[in-house]
Amino acid sequence: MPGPTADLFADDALQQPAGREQIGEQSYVLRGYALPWIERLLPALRSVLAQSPFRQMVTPGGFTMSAALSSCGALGWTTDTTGYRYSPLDPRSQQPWPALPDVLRELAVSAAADARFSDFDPDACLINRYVPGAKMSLHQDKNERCYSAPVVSVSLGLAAIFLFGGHERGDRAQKISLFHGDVVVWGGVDRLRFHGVMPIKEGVHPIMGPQRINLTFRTAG
Ligand code: MD3
Ligand code: FE
Repeated sequence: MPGPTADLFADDALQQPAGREQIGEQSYVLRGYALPWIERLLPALRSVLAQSPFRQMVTPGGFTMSAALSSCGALGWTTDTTGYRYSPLDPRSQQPWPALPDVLRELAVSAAADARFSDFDPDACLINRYVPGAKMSLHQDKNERCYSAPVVSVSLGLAAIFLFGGHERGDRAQKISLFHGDVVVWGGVDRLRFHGVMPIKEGVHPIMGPQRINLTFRTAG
């Protein structure tokens, strides 16, 4: 059955595999894609967070971000009053970020391939933690060196309404609900589109508790 995007993406809207929703020319939601990996994923995530705990960062504009952040992989994303950047060291420990666990790499590479991005080789995994009320304002991800690689996101815990805008800040944004286990892949012509997350609603997720955790895999260096 053609989905609502059938006329926008006529080349393949009629042939989406089960659970794959096309949300842009080169962007896909893979519903529940991470669920079969969760049992291996959660212990790996716990071990990463034991080494590099969540912390709230301050933007160059002086605002404290409502989402708390950590990272794993060769590069981690940080911000402070001097600017945004990727760094090989966790500024909190002055040590390298925890390595990217195999299970996370396998999940990200496999999801990218499902969305027709072969040879994805992520070197950074940002970990965002949202408690109810936390949000992410509309922004572009422009600190990566390589825009030809996609971004892969894994949603865990409480649901979120993801805002998917256009190439100009003022462009109308689509609202897309993301649930525990959903994976989204963005790339190609959609890689620099504005995006954000609406404030997370109050709630308690049966596995993750009162929070949403989002993992984003990128090729940053
Ligand atoms: C769409 N995170 O960390 S998913 C971020 O749910 C970020 O935590 C959100 O935006 C979250 O930067 C949204 C990730 C995402 C990342 C890059 C994109 C969505 C994107 C690039 C282009 C379009
Ligand atoms: Fe982003």
